[in-house]
Amino acid sequence: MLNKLIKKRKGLDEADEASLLEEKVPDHIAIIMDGNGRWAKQRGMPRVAGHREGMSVIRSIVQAGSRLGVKTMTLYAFSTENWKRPRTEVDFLMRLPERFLSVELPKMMEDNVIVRITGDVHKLPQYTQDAVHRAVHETSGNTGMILNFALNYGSRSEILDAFHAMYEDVEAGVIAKEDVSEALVSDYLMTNGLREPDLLIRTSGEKRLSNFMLWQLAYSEFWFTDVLWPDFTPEHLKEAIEAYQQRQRRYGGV
Ligand code: V07
Repeated sequence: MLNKLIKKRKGLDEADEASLLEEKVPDHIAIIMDGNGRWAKQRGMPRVAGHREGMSVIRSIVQAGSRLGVKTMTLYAFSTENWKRPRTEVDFLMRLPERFLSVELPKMMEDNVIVRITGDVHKLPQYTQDAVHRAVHETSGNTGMILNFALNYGSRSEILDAFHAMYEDVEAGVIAKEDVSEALVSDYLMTNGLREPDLLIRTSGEKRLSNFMLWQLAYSEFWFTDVLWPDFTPEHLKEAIEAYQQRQRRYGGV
């Protein structure tokens, strides 16, 4: 029991890993990292302190996922709806990619992680765009797990953009109307080239999709927890993967 508590703090030990690796580990895990503001409020701290703490948690989760053989993690960092938050909070959030670059990226390099972005980056402040592009560029030679940040992302507008691009390509004769299929629609989404998530995790007790990857999550397993994102540990990730594996055992292959 004590051993288990120690493990909880440190991440996963080899026995934990071995038991998970006996079955299929999800290739792609998508995470809605919710509860940062509430975490801070509970401690009498400003909401932004929760966002900062939330960012520092990413590394341990990426590391644990990568060790387990997860190929892609998509993290919902900023939604198109998040612009409605107070100005000071938005300003703080827009500075996080820079902070990520200086504090977290060196460790991501050690872990061979590839950073990618899904979302309308060109509508972000220039300094945010610069940091994001540097993160993508500096990790582009890595060969490990893809860490895909959904940044200024909203799924309906993504789908709408795909419609518009398809209309244009039909008019231009690049594709024919008859070519429009599920596979083609997928190609026009911002996530093209990425597999669809096998597992969606949402922290902090909310059970909504909040305009996140509506098309891509059509067949995914959902796993919800009341744990707030800053409190999320590799042990929780393992719990989610175990639940996924259990469902695969029950429903898979029939
Ligand atoms: C953000 C930290 C995690 C908790 C949830 C919201 C706040 C990492 C990034 C990031 C994005 C792109 C990139 C490098 C890092 C980030 C925002 C918010 C806006 F190339 N965390 N994080 N961006 N949060």
